[in-house]
Amino acid sequence: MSKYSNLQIEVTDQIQTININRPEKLNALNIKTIEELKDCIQTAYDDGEVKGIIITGTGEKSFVAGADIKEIADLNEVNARKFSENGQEVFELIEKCPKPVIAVINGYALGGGMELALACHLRVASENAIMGLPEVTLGIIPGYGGTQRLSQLVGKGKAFELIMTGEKIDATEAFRLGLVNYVCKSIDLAKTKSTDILNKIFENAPLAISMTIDCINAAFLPDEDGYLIEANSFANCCTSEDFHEGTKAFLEKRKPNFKGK
Ligand code: CO8
Repeated sequence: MSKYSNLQIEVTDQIQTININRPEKLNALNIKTIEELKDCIQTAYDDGEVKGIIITGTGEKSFVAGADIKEIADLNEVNARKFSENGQEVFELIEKCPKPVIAVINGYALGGGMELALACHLRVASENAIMGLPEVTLGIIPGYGGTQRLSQLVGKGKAFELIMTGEKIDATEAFRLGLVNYVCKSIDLAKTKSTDILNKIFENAPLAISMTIDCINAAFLPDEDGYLIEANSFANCCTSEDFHEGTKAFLEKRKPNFKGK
């Protein structure tokens, strides 16, 4: 029996698929789901059986239709700040995960749902994806990192437009804006595409992948010196067994056998 009530987890060939599982509420993120997501991602950090993660929503209609509006309706200033900071912390765990995380966007990715997708390293959408940050239509703003990550991905001007209008966009427009990496004809094809991308990543040295994640994240953190982090990470890679294996394999004209050490 699963330890989670709002997540359904499968692990196949070292890929953990996390299904947000409240289809009757279009997979809206309530507090319990956020807590479970935190536990699940934290566990995956150190799980030797998991090399990459796919996050998606149960069903064909919705990835995640936002934070649970029923829960946020009664927030006051104090618990609203806590609510926002807690969600930000969980989404940061996803962004900083040392293993690649891909969002498979199957339908609605709105508000906190789009913010969840933005925290993942890559996004693959099915043709029925509808994305947007409609928070202003409810009298609030994105509170799970959306103002920051959307600006990083699509630029300041488009972020202003999408957040201030609350407009929802389809998969084609999301692709045109660089909001999603790929659009696939069906949800199954989006899952297959994501699995293919992860398998391609798995061919490479795990330490180099986790350091790539750190360095690219650092490019968007004003208090970090990204070039310094890059140089340090590069030096660290050069102390790894995988570095010696990778260069040796090239010279011996064979495929490398990386161990993640
Ligand atoms: N929260 C709670 N319940 C929801 C949500 C949601 N975000 N979205 C859908 N549901 C529920 C509906 O209430 C309905 O439940 P019931 O059957 O019990 O009435 C069920 O899911 C099915 O939904 P609909 O009947 O509305 O389905 P439709 O196909 O007619 O419409 C839509 C689909 C267009 C997606 C519509 O459901 C909708 O507009 N949903 C809300 C989208 C939205 O505004 N999302 C943003 C929420 S705010 C947010 O995410 C803030 C994040 C940052 C928080 C930071 C902390 C402060």
